[in-house]
Amino acid sequence: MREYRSSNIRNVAVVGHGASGKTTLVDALAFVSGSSKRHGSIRDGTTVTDYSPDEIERGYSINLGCAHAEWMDTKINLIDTPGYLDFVGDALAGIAAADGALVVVGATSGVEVGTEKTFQEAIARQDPVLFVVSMLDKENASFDRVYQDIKVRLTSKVVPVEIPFGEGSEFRGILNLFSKRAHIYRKGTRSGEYEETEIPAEVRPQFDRYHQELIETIAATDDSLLERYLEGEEIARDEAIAAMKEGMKKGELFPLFCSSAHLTYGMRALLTKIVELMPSAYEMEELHAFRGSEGDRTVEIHADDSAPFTALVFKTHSEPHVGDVSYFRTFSGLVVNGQDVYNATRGAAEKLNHLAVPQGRERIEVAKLHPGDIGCVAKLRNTHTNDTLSTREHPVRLPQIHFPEPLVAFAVRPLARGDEEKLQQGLHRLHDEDPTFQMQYNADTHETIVSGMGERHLEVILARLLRKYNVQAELTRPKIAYRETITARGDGQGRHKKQSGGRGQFGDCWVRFAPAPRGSGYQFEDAIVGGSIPGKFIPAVDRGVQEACARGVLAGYPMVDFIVELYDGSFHSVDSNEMSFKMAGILAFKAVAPKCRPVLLEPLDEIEVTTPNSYLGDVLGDLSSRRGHILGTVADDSRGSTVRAVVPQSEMHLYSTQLHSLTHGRGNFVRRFHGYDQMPGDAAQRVVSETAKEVGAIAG
Ligand SMILES: Nc1nc2c(ncn2[C@@H]2O[C@H](COP(=O)(O)OP(=O)(O)OP(=O)(O)O)[C@@H](O)[C@H]2O)c(=O)[nH]1
Ligand SMILES: [Mg+2]
Repeated sequence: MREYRSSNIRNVAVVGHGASGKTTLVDALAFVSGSSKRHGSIRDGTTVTDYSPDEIERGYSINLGCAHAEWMDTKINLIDTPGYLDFVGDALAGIAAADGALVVVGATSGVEVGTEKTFQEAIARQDPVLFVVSMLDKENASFDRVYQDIKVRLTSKVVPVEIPFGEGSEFRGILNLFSKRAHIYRKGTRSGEYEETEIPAEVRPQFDRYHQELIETIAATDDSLLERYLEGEEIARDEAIAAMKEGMKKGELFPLFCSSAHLTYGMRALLTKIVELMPSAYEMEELHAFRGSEGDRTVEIHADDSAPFTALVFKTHSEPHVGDVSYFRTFSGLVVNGQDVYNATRGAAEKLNHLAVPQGRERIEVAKLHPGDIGCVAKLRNTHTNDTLSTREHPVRLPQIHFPEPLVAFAVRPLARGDEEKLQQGLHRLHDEDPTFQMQYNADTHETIVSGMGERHLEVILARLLRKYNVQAELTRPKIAYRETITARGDGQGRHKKQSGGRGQFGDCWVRFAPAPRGSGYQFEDAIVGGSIPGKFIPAVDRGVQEACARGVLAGYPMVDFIVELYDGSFHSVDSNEMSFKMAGILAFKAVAPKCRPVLLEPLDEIEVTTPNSYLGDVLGDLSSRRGHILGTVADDSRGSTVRAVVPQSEMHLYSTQLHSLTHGRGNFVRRFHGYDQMPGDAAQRVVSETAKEVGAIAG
């Protein structure tokens, strides 16, 4: 592997909707450049970046994958990202690690939700974006349709720099609007060889129209160019490229390319244009002004060999027989093989043994890396995704990748008894690999809850758990942490008396229960006068009531939000002790609580749903069928509408799946815990009778 300096490195995230052809494109680019020895395919499971067994088996990307293509003395790092929204975490990490995005749009499918989301993300980061129409060899491919689609749905600033010559089975070549030459591919070429010719006469009118559009668009980005253009002067290729690159950096221009990765058509031109149009890490600084923090100081990060080393770990992937491999993007400073570095995020020393650059699963060892490059190392001891590697002298922390919160949750349990510990360990490791996968123990329901971006995501997690940690587990609907409370006042006695042989037991108390405001929990008031219960036994009554109310009277859920007033009682000078008064407290709870009109409380989430306006009615209808209470709807013409609602947790299971299907993938939501409220009678009755059934089943 040659050494590449910062100005000769390009980092490109390849993004787009699921199955738009990203992985195949990355494979073809690496192959045609000569950096990868084989032209792989999804069908055979031989692509450079979909190498993990779960990807090969399923035929789609799950993890981001790094490849590189060496072209024109430049190293193009290509980060292939998964298109399915369940794995959006890796797409975001890929975009964060790169300096620009290549948005792939299928020639038959056009712009889809995943195209929109990844394009918006790249734009939000002010990254230059290049569009590629993929699969132009497919039946019903239409370049014009995709172009219009991008124009209408993504940005009016898209402009073709190439157009296809023929489409579908007739796809024979690509017309280059910059060089005004045609590339006619040799039938059966495996690495994109072509004949360069004049523009064929039959497509001349179409070509001229597109050419005119390109030149006008480029001229419009710069006043002096525009003037010269209007005076009839020809704009030279280099000038046009330079103007386009500037336009891309400012987000004013988005070039559109043609390709068929299967046939390797368009790969050479695309490689050349990535080198010419995408900024190097060095050039990105003026756009991104990278900063990090050293202690509480903000420091500037420069892609400079002599600056202190900083790098962000954007992916951790555990590989069989190797362990965790950390993928990092260096931002400043030269780094050499075997270097001691410092993980400032965790305060841990690490050593970069076998420093390498990734080509899919392969790791090619290198002596050093210049800033802006992408590297990987195996077996770091205490480094996870989103950590910054730097030096002990300058312990810098770079801004972290913002991963989305999980959207679906399930309870998980091992199928085999005794696997609990292995399950916990495996899940922890999987979380370290994938920040969008989370787990926690719910002490209320005694369940381990796993959450992720979608059902497909959690299925993949279970498959990995089995393959890597040999634990078979199943997912179930999580239990809901209901509570109970009272709605009326009541009072009564708890009297514990036992006389069996030797010393007896005696405790007697009178209590009043009163409802308390939501969220106030349990309160105990001592209103004993005249010492009817000695002070030293009073805390025991309190403990007894608390112990009993941990299992309420309706369906065994903890009782909350009530006040217990201990106002009278009696004692025995010999037989009374703490234990007896605790028992009296328990009995008092059991006697009084049922008289106070107990009800079930259910946990509620507050959610904020965003949806295109056209699906608003469906979203609102669905929320009300979930017993949702709409707090407000804000309509925003451009982005759609936002609905705020409070919805019972028991009705929220798999909401994201339903929302996606209602809104064709365009709806989003965030949720947070809102609080508890009384459950309506019929719904509560169902919970009570289900609990009774469960208890019956256990008892039976
Ligand atoms: N005809 C044709 N099919 C293609 C081409 N490129 C990809 N495909 C097929 O389209 C399907 C999806 O291709 P992938 O490369 O896996 O697409 P992807 O965008 O990486 O998909 P995700 O990883 O799921 O987001 C596969 O069956 C490919 O074989 C192409 O140029 N021509
Ligand atoms: Mg893929």
